[in-house]
Amino acid sequence: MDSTAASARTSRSHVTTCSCFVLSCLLAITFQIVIFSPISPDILELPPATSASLVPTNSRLQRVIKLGEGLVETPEDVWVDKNGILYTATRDGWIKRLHRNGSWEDWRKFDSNAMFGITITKSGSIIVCDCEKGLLKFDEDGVTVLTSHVNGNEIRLADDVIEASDGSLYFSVGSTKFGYHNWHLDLLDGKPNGQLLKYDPSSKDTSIVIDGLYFANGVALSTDQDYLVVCETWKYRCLKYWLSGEDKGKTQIFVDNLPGGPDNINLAPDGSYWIAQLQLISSRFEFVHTSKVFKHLIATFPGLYELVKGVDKKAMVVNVAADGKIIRSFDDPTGEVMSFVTSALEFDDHLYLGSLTSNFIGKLPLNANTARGPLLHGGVSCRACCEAISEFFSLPHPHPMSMRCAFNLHGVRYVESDNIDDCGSHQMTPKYVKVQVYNCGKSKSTIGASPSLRLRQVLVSDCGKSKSQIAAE
Ligand SMILES: [Ca+2]
Ligand SMILES: [Ca+2]
Repeated sequence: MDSTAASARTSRSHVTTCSCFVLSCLLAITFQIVIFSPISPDILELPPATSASLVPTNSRLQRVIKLGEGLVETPEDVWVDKNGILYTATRDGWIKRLHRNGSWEDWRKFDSNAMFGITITKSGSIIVCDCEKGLLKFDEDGVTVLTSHVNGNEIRLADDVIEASDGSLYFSVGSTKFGYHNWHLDLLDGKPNGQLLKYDPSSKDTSIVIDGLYFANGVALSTDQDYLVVCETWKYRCLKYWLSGEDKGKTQIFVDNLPGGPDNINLAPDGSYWIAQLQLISSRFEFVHTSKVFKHLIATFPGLYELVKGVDKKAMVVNVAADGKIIRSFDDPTGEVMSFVTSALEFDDHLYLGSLTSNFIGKLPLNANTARGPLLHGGVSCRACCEAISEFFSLPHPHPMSMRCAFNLHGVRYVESDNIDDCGSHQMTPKYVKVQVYNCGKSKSTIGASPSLRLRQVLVSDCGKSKSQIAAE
């Protein structure tokens, strides 16, 4: 009896010792992770996933023409000069240019693998953001580092740049805390470590225009240069900073709740903007952002980051009007042709696309069907429109896996066109539906659906704002 009790006591004691040991190990590991973690993370609130799902997906980016395939290693940004010569900075330290006759030229070399944003000044100099060296100028005389410090601090992660008409260079700094190779740590950190800076070429001074940005990325000027737009990648939004007028010096939201983390932004000839969207929204990432412990864990074991990031799985660009409304979007939903698209520049009715996973520049024709139209009305493939409507009205989708999309609404069967590329086209036949989808992310209400019209027009609004019908043909 005594020996049995003693044995049970010994066994309990072993269990307790083992439990204590395991607990101590776990505590030690957690302690190690937190102590050695390179971040001091904040919880980051992401926009609801519905904001992304309201932009119907299409596969237009899969139709890009590949320029210079194999010659341009991960070109983050592109610029085209007034003569139609395209410039890009590549990972192997070259500024390469594509002439109108289709020939590529290795134009200037710099000892760097971190050149990103690129623009051309009025005087013809090429200005490049170098994530490790600051702001560079390339011209016939060679390379000059224009600035590498602000307020005595080294500039890290310079990302995108634009020249204003007075010669000032506005440029973004993604993070003052983490460098190019650790940009993902800034995301996990979830803090406003970014800045918008200004370089004055006459005084050679560099100053902070906006501090405390959530990864400052793309920078663009408005048509009249009365404001500039700077994008905050981690916040899925871009801000407007007034350069003149009564709001001079003020900052306000230009567009938020974007379907991805905005990367570079470029002004289009019609006054709208093209914004590349990093595909950071995923259920995995949302989960990570809710837990500081997970952030520490991922920051300590970078292999884990590969499991949750989504930027190399797909690509998307959106066209945003000057009033901040999304007009249209193009994407590669599987990353089959292009992923991690970081910039989109419109020139001569084409989009030129840079990417951090491609070895070419994407060129996408903007034809009449895709070029104009309000909201998502134009530019969305018929199938995407069709699927968006059937989903919006919770209609059964008869052929979910086929290449065709068909559904019934008000007893009328709609089938996507094989011939008409875009739902927004004004030449739709009676059996096709015309759709205008607002993208504000709030309640759903149908504001017009008339089965009596030969040319059906379904207006779907989720803004809860204006109920006024957008003019029909
Ligand atoms: Ca740029
Ligand atoms: Ca960028």
